[in-house]
Amino acid sequence: MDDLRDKYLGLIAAAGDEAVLEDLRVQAVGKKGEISLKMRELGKMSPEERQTAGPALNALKDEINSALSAKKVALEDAALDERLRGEWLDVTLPGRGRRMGTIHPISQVTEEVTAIFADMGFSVAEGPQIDTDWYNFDALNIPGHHPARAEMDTFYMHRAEGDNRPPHVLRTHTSPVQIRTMEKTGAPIRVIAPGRVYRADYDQTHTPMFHQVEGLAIDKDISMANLKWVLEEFVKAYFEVDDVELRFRASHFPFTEPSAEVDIRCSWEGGTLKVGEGDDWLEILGSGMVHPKVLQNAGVNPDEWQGFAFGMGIDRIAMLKYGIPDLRAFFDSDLRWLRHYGFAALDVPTLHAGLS
Ligand code: 2NM
Repeated sequence: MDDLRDKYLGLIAAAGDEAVLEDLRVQAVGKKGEISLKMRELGKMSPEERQTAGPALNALKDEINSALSAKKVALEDAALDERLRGEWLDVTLPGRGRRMGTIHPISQVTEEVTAIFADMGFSVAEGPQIDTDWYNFDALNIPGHHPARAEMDTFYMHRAEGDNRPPHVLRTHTSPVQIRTMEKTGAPIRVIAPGRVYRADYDQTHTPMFHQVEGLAIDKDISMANLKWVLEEFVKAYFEVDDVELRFRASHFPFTEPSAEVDIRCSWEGGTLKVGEGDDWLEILGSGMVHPKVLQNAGVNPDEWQGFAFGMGIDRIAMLKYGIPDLRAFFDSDLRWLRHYGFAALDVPTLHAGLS
């Protein structure tokens, strides 16, 4: 028995992997293993012999089983250590410089404008790009015969003969979103509506699809003074200057009364725009007090509420701020242009970290 113990404990200690260990287990304590065969011989022994051999064999079997288990754990630990040594990874290494796309200037400017107005309590409203002529025109006090309908060079959706649904158009401004917002939430309101708009016009300074942002604030006691403050704050934040001067010029829109076009003082020294100084004026937006008929059409009582609204071209203010000379390049999808004028994907504009 001592020979058996020495043999197997020696072999177990020397086993190099789990397969060898398993073979040893079968050889030693398996059903037909050496210990089991010895146990079978107990039957042929005298009762006295059996009394000492039986417990001794059982003890040997236990001892070998313990040695097998201990060695199995040791082999598993060694295998894990080996794997961890081979698979280590330095997570502090810099990433591989994979090329990412850039943020289009129009997306960048939309985010900047949104951040500025969000800071003044405006949320973002969205709506359909295809809408009925009611939401795009009639609700905004632009009747069927009004020249604005022709001026706006509207894209009408095709209608099959006998289709009696109201005509649908590609929205010519984001005002239908403002009407839908007034209908849905009622007053008071502070929203901006940025998005794509469409007009059948194509030349140096016009593309058939462009981007607009409109603002709407409705409350009790809202006046042009509030409009002026909001626009001044916007222009200062957007052009990242401490002082601006705005000029309101009387104008006319069917949906506002009174109406004003807004210019900002600027200079064009050396071909670059400087906002807030100089002797030139730059027109950047249209605005006014929302016409009572428009409030009425949208289910807001004009005897109780009034508000201001304004609209401006995102593409245009993007060109001004980032010195982009050609409007049409916005929509060419030219990779070289996008790499030049695009913005890093992870630089999200915020008021605290800087807009641009
Ligand atoms: C402009 C100029 C003036 C405008 C009006 C409205 C609405 F829906 F509330 F009546 N939204 N935006 C507006 C007013 C837009 O764009 C040059």
